[in-house]
Amino acid sequence: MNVADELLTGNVLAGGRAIRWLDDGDPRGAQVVSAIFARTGRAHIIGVTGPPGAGKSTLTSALVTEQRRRGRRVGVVAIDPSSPFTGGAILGDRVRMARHSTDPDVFIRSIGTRGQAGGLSRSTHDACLVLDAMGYDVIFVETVGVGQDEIDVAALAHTTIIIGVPGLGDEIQAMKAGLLEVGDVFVINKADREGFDAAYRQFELMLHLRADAAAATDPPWSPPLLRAVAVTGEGIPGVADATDGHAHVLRDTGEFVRRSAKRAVDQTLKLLQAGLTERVIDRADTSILAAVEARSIDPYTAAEHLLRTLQGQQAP
Ligand SMILES: Nc1nc2c(ncn2[C@@H]2O[C@H](COP(=O)(O)OP(=O)(O)OP(=O)(O)O)[C@@H](O)[C@H]2O)c(=O)[nH]1
Ligand SMILES: [Mg+2]
Repeated sequence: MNVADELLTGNVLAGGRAIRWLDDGDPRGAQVVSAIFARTGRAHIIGVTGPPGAGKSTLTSALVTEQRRRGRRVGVVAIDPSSPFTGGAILGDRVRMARHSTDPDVFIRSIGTRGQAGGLSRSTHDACLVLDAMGYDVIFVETVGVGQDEIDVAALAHTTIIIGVPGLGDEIQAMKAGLLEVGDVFVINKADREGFDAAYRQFELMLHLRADAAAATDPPWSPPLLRAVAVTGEGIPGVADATDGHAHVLRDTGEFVRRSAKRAVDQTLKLLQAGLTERVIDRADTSILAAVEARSIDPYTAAEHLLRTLQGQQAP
């Protein structure tokens, strides 16, 4: 049996290999996707994001346990920007997730971001496709930080959990810029810590402002603000209720399918863009880029010229 057939039966070695190929840009990865794509689109993808150290891994691990309790098979994609060379898991995350390592219905994968632009969202998207085809019902994607990458990853997820913690000052300001808008479920973790009430009120106020600005969300969903102590499991069933509830609303309104469809088209356009650029740069006389560098030709003219080279080559 080949890798695609193997992973469709849930074989984790095959799944791991496919994800690695895709991550490496190995052409065998694309072949796997073409063989499995028709069997994807079923899994509920949940993004988990928040500032470093907020408890994303701990909370995700607790949510995995809760989803298993609800009878679901669970995949986890952990994004690890800090190790561009190994692409491996952060040791701490391995330890935190270790309790799931003997559960055949939990599959955890770490992917590196390799510092390439757009690499994070592409590798993550690909890993989710593979896990989806392997039959996992729920897939958690843990990102680090509150930057553009996280916003991109939120666009991949059906449901985005944003984690805040007591004592956040500046980070909350940073979150305002975009990330708040993409949150579907908000969790103040470390509720056992001092400053919980203040953090809760701060988020409440921000969500209130957001609700005013985006009154007509589609589908109608008012993001809940929840409290949790991820280390003890307190509040975790409530978070799982919220994500399950959100998935329910998405499915009921047809939005679940629409989001998946949009993602597939977005990915096609991204691949097209990357492929076209590569092909043009491969074939065209790129000394024109040196001319742009020297400012002897402008970027518009140069790009037009490069595109024309491609047309010329496709003509008989
Ligand atoms: N007091 C308290 N500590 C917590 C709670 N949740 C997590 N922690 C601790 O906070 C630390 C960071 O937790 P992680 O789960 O690694 O946080 P993270 O957001 O995944 O961290 P990065 O991936 O490095 O950004 C660990 O020492 C956890 O044990 C909580 O609810 N209360
Ligand atoms: Mg983590």
